[in-house]
Amino acid sequence: MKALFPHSGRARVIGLTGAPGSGKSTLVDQLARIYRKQDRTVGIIAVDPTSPYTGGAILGDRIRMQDHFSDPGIYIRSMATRGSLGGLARTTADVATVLDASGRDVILIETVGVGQDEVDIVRLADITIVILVPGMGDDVQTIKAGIMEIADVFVINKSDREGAERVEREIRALQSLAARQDGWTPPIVKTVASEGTGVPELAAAVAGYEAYLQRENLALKKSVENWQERLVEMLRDAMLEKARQQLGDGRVAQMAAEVAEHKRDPYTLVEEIAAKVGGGDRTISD
Ligand SMILES: Nc1nc2c(ncn2[C@@H]2O[C@H](COP(=O)(O)OP(=O)(O)O)[C@@H](O)[C@H]2O)c(=O)[nH]1
Ligand SMILES: [Mg+2]
Repeated sequence: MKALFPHSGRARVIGLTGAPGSGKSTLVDQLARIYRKQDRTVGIIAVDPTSPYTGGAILGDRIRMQDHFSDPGIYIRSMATRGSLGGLARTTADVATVLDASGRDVILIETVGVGQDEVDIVRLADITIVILVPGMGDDVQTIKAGIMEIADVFVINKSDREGAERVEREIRALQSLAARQDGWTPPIVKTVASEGTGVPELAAAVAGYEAYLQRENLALKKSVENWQERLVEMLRDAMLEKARQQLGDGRVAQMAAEVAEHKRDPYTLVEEIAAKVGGGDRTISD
């Protein structure tokens, strides 16, 4: 990663998030086609909610995208959400950096918009597309506030279904309540991803936001904010790892037992450990 990092920073990273079945993979596939027509190379990272034990959906995404397999301009990487070292958001960020350094022009990251991990993942994107669908009890009100806040572009997919206008009205109502700090009003694009309808308009909306970032000099500001969080996270991981090494196996469980039995207080304990983590190769004494 150290060697690759200097070569990264050129790619445009686009995050797509939405409920399972909302059409993320189909949209990614369609957008990839458009970017390839523009002669831009594409990297796709599909972060899947499936555990590595079953892997069903991972395989599903691969099969759906097999159209692209013969095109060296498209690289697809599926990731399981469980068991990734250093956390999913961190690992996804690292994979994005690798693809970026490899020279991909556009990186599309598909993730299910459910947990904090997913919010963190889309935060690492330059542009975030939030996908909603009509019906399915999937009202805008039920969409997590965090997800609404990160949308740079809204997509109402499956607009061939009844209720697309209602979803649009709901988004507009929410938008009228609070303006964004950067002054951008996220456009709302209606699509039927399975037929490709509205996808050129979506690509145009994404390009519109890219242009806005450039014009307002916001790209760097966004990146600084991003790195502020990522640096803290990396530091936390590194310190924790160091503390674990110094403590040795089983020590945390032992200390937990001591605290539970009120033999020692957790405040002093943590203070002692934290003080010693920075102290070279000394081990934490009892
Ligand atoms: N009717 C309709 N079906 C769609 C549309 N977009 C995607 N689908 C279908 O919805 C299902 C889920 O799509 P998928 O892209 O796998 O959703 P994901 O789970 O969000 O990645 C698939 O069977 C798609 O063919 C759409 O605009 N209209
Ligand atoms: Mg999918």
